[in-house]
Amino acid sequence: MTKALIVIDVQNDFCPGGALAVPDGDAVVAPINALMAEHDAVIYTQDWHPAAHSSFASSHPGKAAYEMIDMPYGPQVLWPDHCVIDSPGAAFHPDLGLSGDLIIRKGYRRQIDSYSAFFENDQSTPTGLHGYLQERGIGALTLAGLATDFCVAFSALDAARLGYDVTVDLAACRAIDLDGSLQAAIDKMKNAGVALI
Ligand code: VGL
Ligand code: ZN
Repeated sequence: MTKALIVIDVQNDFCPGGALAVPDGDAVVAPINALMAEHDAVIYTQDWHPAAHSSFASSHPGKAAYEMIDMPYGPQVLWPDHCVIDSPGAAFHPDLGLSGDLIIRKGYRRQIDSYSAFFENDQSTPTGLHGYLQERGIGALTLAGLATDFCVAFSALDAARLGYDVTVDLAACRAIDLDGSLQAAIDKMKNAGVALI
């Protein structure tokens, strides 16, 4: 089966020193670079938010980062400002290999966040990635990157629901882990038939 590596959000703001630093986030770069040669296609996602995005705590007076709010599409964690369009924090980590096929940007609509590579957080607005993969005949996906319990897990769950053969390479992922979110994400991925290696 034709297989793709989906590299999730390996951007400066999710690495040490960044605005939403994932502990040890830059440790994913070397294993991800090594995975590229084993795949027929390499696709990157890039978190890409306008200033004053609705997922930023700074857009909600009186709210702090990591609090929850209710959005029209459901509960949403509020984040520090991160991955603002064209900012250095939104750039890929400088050591990430960029010889792959496609970059999918997500989260650029101000009113809706987007964790998954396939759908925005309303679970229905598509990014177009499914159509791209179908047209290329890609049936198997390996996911790696940041963060395990948010963008990687949401992407893996959508991919499983869409019928792909999905593997998450946990050695090439790192988590934010808010209030048990990592264990919850692992349980959901296992239940959905995602292979965790
Ligand atoms: C992510 C929080 C906000 C991620 C993106 O890449 O997991 N998390 N935006
Ligand atoms: Zn984001």
